[in-house]
Amino acid sequence: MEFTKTPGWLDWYANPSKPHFQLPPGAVDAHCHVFGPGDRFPYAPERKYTPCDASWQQLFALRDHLGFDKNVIVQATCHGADNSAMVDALKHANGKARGIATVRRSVTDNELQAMNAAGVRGVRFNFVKRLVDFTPKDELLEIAARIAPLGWQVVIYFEAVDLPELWDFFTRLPTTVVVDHMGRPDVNKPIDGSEFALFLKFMREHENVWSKVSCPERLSVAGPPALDSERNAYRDVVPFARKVVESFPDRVLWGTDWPHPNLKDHMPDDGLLVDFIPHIATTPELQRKLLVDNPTRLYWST
Ligand code: 0GY
Repeated sequence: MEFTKTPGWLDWYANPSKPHFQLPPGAVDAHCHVFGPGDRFPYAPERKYTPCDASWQQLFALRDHLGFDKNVIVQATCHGADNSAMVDALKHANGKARGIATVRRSVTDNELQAMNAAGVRGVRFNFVKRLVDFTPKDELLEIAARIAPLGWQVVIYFEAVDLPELWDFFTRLPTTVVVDHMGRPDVNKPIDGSEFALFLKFMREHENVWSKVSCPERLSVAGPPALDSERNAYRDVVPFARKVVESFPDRVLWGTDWPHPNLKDHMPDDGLLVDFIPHIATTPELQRKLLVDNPTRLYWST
């Protein structure tokens, strides 16, 4: 089937630079996607955007170019609850990729078992209104109860302003809970303001909650990076991410978010994104936890 990408959609960065920061051996890109290719894995009828194709071959080439060892491939909303492109990527990864799926309550136990065997280790619940239609909470709780015995996690994606309303639901989840992109803080607001304080409280009071300190290019309001000699881009996001890394060093993960869905103004150079890491994890120990120890414990212990 022929798909035409959403107008304004930028292609991912074709020739990313080599990062100056050398990733530690065993580093995991814990948030990335595959899209299609649409002629083999059609995009979902209910999708809110049509991306450009981004195959597992291209993802694994980027992994090697940047110096990562492994990937966690997260089901993106453009594929709905058809996980076949993501699972196909896992099957070609020689054990070097794990997956996060999207499922409906109609998923069978056999389907869950097959995904588990392929390397899926969690489901994603998405609350970002521009990306998905509302799913009833009782359906999500039913899914969480079914995947918990597999040892899977729930990945949640939401905007900071919605955390108060979602708090009760999130704190009822019976699994490890991984928050995408620090719950999307508004970095125009003060780091010691009530909104980010609530997110820190969420992590502090719930030891099953982890956070990806990813997507500075998405969270930055300063716009495209003003490059300087240190390749220190997206500076307005640094204090937020550093605060999370330093407060919860054993419950943070990092990912590129390649191929960067829904970016229309600016497409990041993935090499530059890697050079963001030492600004938020400032010691070798914090870097090892963020990039190696934490994701390996969470995704490769079974
Ligand atoms: C991300 C962010 C976005 C998109 C999705 O599944 C998705 O479509 O997650 C976004 O538009 O903010 O993490 O990939």
